[in-house]
Amino acid sequence: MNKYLCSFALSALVLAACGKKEEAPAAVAAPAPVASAPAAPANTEEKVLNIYNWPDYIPEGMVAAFEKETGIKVNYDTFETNEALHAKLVAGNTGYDLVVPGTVFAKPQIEGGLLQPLDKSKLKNLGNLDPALLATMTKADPDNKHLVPWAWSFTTVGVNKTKVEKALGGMPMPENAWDLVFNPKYTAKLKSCGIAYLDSPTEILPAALHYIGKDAYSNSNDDYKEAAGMLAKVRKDVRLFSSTMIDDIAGGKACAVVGWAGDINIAANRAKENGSKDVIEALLPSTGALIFIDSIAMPKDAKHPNNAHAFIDFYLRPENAAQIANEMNYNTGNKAAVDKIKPEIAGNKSIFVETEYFGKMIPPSSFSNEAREAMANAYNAFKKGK
Ligand code: N2P
Repeated sequence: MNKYLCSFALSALVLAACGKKEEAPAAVAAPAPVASAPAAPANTEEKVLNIYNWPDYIPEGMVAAFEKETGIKVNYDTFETNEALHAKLVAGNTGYDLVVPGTVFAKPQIEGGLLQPLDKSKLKNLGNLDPALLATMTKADPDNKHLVPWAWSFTTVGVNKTKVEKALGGMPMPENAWDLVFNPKYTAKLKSCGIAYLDSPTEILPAALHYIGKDAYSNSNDDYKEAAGMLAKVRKDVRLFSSTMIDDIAGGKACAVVGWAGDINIAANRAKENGSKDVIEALLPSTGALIFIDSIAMPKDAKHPNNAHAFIDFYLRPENAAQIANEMNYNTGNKAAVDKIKPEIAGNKSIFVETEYFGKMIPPSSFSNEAREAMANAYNAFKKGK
């Protein structure tokens, strides 16, 4: 079995297949004790830390636990798209000490000097991370100098299966789940219960390119034209361009979406908590879904670098990383956390995907400036084109 798949997928099933015996000691040996003292030289920084992260991407209580332990006051803001974070970083003086870009955007941000290297001597828990995931991230961050993985998952099709089956009225589900959101044969039926796309060119265009059989990270203008042509055919059936996907699915505004698997799983849990009996699922399209890796990084002008490192190292403790999986339905790439993941999460195949499916997925690459512009143009024309 391929070593890359063994460790990056980190699923309980994969670990079993890769030889659990070899993995187990690392999980037991790696963590530093919770009460271990922070690294030597006294931190004389003002006790403040400004974090900018995606919504619904941190377990409840993690910030409070960090504040209690360190006396550092955390100001926590959120952004909804990589584009929004990128624009802030380019404008400069963000005021943030930590940000969480996807690696596809982190690459140009590192190249443009918008992020500063981390001081690894302050990150004692770095060894808990999966080396295979770090190796993948070197495409964006050669030598892993600037980025620590926060969480990874994939962009895919999510459904309220109960509503979708009803709207399809006897028509069987397609073999390739992307058809539900990109093929007029299906979208014409599903528009009645609501189709929603993530409101971001760099989420939708790669998925559209993949659907039409092109490289999801294409640099060819012709490919973008073709993707735009495909999208135009389903435009009238798309109800929402959403920045609030969890609520839109859980609250019944959308029955078929292009979204992030982790958020679709959160929506499924939220709907259940609200008393819904509908089955909500992140699907695994037969042609594959698009992996993303979000990473925590320090903007070049961060005012509280010591506090930022303290937070990253706190996050890298296995018990904290495990909460991202257990509470937020995302993978962290923290090997030492694997044995702390609840069985129902480890067994959810749209969180911890099986090796065979993992092999079909599209790994993250990066976008050139020209490609980002082509995507924004195609997307804006698509949105206006109703
Ligand atoms: C937000 C998760 C963001 C994932 N809940 C996409 N980068």
